[in-house]
Amino acid sequence: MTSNDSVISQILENPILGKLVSSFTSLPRQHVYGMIGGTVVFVLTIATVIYLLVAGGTFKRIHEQEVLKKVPQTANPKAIVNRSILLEDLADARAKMLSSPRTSLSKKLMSVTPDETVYKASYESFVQNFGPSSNLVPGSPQAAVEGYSRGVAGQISFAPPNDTLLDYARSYGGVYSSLCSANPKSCEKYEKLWAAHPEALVGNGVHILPCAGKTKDALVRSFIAATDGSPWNGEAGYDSTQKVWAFKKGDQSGLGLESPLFREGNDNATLFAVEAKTEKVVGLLRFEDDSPENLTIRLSDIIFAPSFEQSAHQVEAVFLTFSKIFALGYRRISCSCDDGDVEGKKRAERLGFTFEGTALKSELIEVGKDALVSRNICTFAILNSDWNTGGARNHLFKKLYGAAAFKKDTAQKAEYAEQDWIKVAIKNGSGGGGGGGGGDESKKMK
Ligand SMILES: *[C@@H]1O[C@H](CO)[C@@H](O)[C@H](O)[C@H]1NC(C)=O
Ligand SMILES: *[C@@H]1O[C@H](CO)[C@@H](O)[C@H](O)[C@H]1NC(C)=O
Ligand SMILES: *[C@@H]1O[C@H](CO)[C@@H](O)[C@H](O)[C@H]1NC(C)=O
Ligand SMILES: *[C@@H]1O[C@H](CO)[C@@H](O)[C@H](O)[C@H]1NC(C)=O
Ligand SMILES: CC(=O)N[C@H]1CO[C@H](CO)[C@@H](O)[C@@H]1O
Repeated sequence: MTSNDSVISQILENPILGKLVSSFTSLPRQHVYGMIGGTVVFVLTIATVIYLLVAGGTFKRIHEQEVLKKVPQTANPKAIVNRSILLEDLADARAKMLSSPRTSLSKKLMSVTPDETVYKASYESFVQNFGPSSNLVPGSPQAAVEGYSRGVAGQISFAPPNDTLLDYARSYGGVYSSLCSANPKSCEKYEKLWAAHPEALVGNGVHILPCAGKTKDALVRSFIAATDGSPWNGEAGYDSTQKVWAFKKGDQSGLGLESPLFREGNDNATLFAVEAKTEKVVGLLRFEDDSPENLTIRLSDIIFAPSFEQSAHQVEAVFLTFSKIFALGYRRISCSCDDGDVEGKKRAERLGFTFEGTALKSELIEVGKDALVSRNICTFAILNSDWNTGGARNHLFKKLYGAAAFKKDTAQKAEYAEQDWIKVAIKNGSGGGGGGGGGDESKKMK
């Protein structure tokens, strides 16, 4: 014990400590109490925080996740019942799409011939919000309001007319109305397109047509002309095997109508992007594995003429189709490409997809007699949350139609939501009927 005593006495005799102690004891009492109180509070706070971290399991989770690399999991197969339940409107959308008879994918995606009640309600809502004289076009004073009503009513199809679909329809109607009422020439142009193709999804630079109906052959031929490497649209010829068909299912241009690209089933469809200016097909989007059961769908092919590969036309074709798909209630659009397909990977990211992973050695391809090569597949996806709250949709909208149009779009949607004639009309029971799709029906709204 003597060594201890000598250490303590040494410390006490230390001149620096002596000074410290003396300056401390010379402080007024209140200051000393204040300092002691402050120290006690500080120590208690730290102790409480540490206690909460330990008792709350934070350290345990950090340990599990970071040290053991173990994500919280459970072996209980029934634990799935504890996951959060999907929004009611998604369940509605799913039920409606699953009810028989099932609507084919292409009919679901395209516009329908407007239901009369919905058309009238859209008309009323436009007049009510903007007055009958908004956006007057010489010679066609009704162009804006008619365009709006036709646009909105054409999008309210078999699906439950819930807020997502209504929002989408109003937005589509707004853009369509602006396009129709830009000038007398545009009135005439969109009127003509409407008469020929009421099923079209209409944008500014392109409109989307299904690979079906009377015009199917002409559309397929137009697509082949754009992608077979021959001189086209005022451009020189090119090597289509390399520039278009590399990494695709194979050169389809020689197969003509026989190609599986142009076949359509209940759960797959090919949609053509037609350039508004020239009325030439500039590319296609093919969707497969439509699964309303899981609210998922796969973009299996996106093939454009090389000169339209990075164009606004391609972006608009994607915008028009994806907007409709998400408005119907889908939650996931996936696409995949060969790991070596640099262009394909860049395209997916450019269009807003997120890279999910690479499945190594997932396919074998025959490249000759008894010769096989291996294929690694990259998967990408875009989710409804990326599209809506994630801002992908708004970003593309602004990019395509400009900031002013975006502001108008937001304002219009809000105003219409306030006083919603369309919703009332639908609730009255007549809306959501027109499931038959455009084209066949002769009754047309003026
Ligand atoms: C669901 O959660 C509750 C509360 O956390 C728990 O008591 C129950 O065992 C869970 N059910 C399943 C099937 O895991
Ligand atoms: C397209 O859909 C039909 C069902 O309607 C199916 O039989 C066919 O296999 C599908 N084709 C592809 C390529 O998925
Ligand atoms: C979707 O759900 C059905 C059953 O409802 C299932 O058979 C199918 O494999 C699921 N996945 C996809 C991608 O379709
Ligand atoms: C809906 O029905 C109610 C009465 O049933 C009627 O007063 C109202 O005008 C109808 N609304 C529309 C838009 O048809
Ligand atoms: C017209 C309408 O709003 N329909 C349904 C859309 O989804 C919501 C949310 O589930 C329902 O409450 C609506 O009735």
